Amino acid sequence: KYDLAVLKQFQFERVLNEDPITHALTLLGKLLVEGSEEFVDAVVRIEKTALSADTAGSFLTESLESSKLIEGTDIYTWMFGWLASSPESPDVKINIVHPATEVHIRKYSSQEFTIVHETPDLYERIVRPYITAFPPSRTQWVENILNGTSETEKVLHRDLSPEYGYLMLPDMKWDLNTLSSLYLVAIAFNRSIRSLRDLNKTHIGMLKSIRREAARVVKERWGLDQGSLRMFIHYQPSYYHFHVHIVNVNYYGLPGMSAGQAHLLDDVISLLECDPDSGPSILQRMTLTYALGEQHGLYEPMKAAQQELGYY
Ligand code: M7G
Repeated sequence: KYDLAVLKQFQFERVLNEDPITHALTLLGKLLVEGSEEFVDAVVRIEKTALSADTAGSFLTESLESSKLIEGTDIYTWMFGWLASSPESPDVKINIVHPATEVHIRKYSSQEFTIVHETPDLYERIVRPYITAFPPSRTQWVENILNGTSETEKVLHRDLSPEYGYLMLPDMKWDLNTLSSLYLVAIAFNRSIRSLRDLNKTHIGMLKSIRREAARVVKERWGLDQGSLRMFIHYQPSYYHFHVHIVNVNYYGLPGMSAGQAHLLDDVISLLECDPDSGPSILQRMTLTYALGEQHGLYEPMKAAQQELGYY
């Protein structure tokens, strides 16, 4: 439903973030709501696409349309280049959140981070109420995938068990083309697992199945060998419906891979395997330490609680 005509009417307000590393700009503005005259908040992230190794051989001879010398000395030269437009290799990937909520705008804004320590007690007092306060509409996109109303043809693997099943499909972050930035997501059917904190020994089978099937799918579809994937679980995630990130191991340096936020699937499985057969799981008993951005809804209450506990 979004096309060039819709994007052309974008009413720019401000830049939320600019990232020279990922060559991305995130803008806040307004876009027209379909079927109405109303313009509402939209977060638009524009990212330059990766150069493809598939066309590398003809890059200089065919893709390059013009060039300009910047400087040259001895054996070194640097120049600017302009690419010919080509239907197979788009220049940018555009992600749109519209209508964007206040939480989205804050999430995509550049911000300072601070480390917090979340004890089981702080989880109960601060984080659990924060999670349960999210309206179900926040994860409507997940429900649409699970009930087959969106992205159906993209599903790579299905296990339909309501308690331990999941769907695996390409993540919105992936351009579906560039193997070096392959990014899939496995989404659990079980809606009671809101986050890493809710995992226990009974989920080991599901986690191992995700690990196994992800390796199988990327081998069969894209010829990637064992050891090609980094699989992890975010804490805190943006969406409190359990899912696992499945990423090409050579694609590193994304903010969502920072120590503290990304917990390796293998480590989580191993931790649960070390657990006794009964009682609260290790993930419910441990203190989880992570960085929170100052725009995050948990930032203020968690920061205040750190002082109380003597962490700062
Ligand atoms: P997260 O750890 O909750 O938050 O991961 P993050 O966005 O801060 O990483 C949710 C994952 O789901 C992210 O990798 C998103 O790119 C991905 N994602 C979000 N949405 C809204 C969609 C969607 O509609 N479709 C697909 N395929 N992936 C999505």
